[in-house]
Amino acid sequence: MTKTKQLIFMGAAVALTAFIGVQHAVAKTVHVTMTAMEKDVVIDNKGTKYPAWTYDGSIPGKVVRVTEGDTVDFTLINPKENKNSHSIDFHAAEVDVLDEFAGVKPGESKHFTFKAKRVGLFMYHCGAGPMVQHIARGMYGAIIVDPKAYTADYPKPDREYVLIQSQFFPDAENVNAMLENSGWTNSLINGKIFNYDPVHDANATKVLMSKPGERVRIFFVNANINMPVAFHPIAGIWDRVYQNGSPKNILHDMQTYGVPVAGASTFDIVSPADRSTNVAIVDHTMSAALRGAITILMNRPDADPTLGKGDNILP
Ligand SMILES: [Cu+2]
Repeated sequence: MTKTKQLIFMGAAVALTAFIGVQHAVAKTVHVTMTAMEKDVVIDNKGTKYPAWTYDGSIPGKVVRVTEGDTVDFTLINPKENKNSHSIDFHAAEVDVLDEFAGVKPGESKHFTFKAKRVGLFMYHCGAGPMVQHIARGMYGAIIVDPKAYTADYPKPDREYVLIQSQFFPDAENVNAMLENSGWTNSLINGKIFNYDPVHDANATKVLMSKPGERVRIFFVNANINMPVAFHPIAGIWDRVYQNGSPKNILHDMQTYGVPVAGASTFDIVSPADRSTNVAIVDHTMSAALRGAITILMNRPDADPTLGKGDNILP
C-alpha cells in the first residue's frame, strides 16, 4: 500500500468510526403495538389452562427493549371481542395517568408516545379496574431501557435472561381473594409454575444455561400482587445487583436482594470458570419458592449457544 492509499484508508476508517458513533448516539423511535387478548393460556408444564387476560396472548407480555433517549411509539388495541376495558401503565414513562394510561374499551385503541429518559428495568401492566385482577390474570411485562454504552461499572454480559415472577390465583373471578392474598396457590415464573425447574417438576423441559465463567445478567421483575421477593441464587452469589436496573445503583457481592411489588432489579452472576455448576435462582420466601419460583441456571461448557443471546432472553 502506498502512503497516499494508506492515508485514504485511514481517513475512511476514521470517518466510518465517527459515523457509527453518531448512529449509536442518535435516539430512535421504537414502534410497539400490543393487542389485549382475553384467552386461555397454559400456566404449568403439564398443560393446565387458565382463563387469562394478556398482551398479545402470552403471560408475560413481550419484552420491550429500548435505549436511553429513545421514543416509544405505542399502540394498544382492544378488540371488540373482549369483554373488558384494558390499558397499559409503563413504569418507564413519565406521562399523565389519566391520559396515556387511561382504559381502552373493547373495539377501541389507544396511541401515545413517551421518551425513555431513565435507564433501568421497569414493569408494565394493565391498570384497568379492578387492577388487581388485570395483573393477576396476566397483563404485565418488562421494559428494559439500556444505557447508551456499556462501561466498566456496567459491563456487557455474556448472556441475558428476563425473569418475571407473579402470584397465581386459580379462581380468576375472585377479586376479594386477590386483595386479601388468600387465594393464591402458586408462583409463576415467566407465566408458568416451575417453568425452568426440572428438579422440582418432572414435566419441566427448560432451564437457563451459561458456560462456566460467563457473566449472566438476570433482569428480574416482581409482578406479584401482594408479596415482595427475596431474590437469591442458591449455590451462587450475585456479583452485582443493579437496583432498579440502573448502572448508577450498584451493589456488590449480595446473597439475597429484596424486590418490592411492581419493582425490578438487574442481577449479575458469574459462576466459577473452572467447573460446571448448577444454581437455583429462587424467591427465598419459602411459600413462593416451593410453589413454583425456582429457576435452574446450568453452567457447563456445552451450554446451548443460543440461550440468553440476542432476542432469546425470555426462553
Ligand atoms: Cu387489562
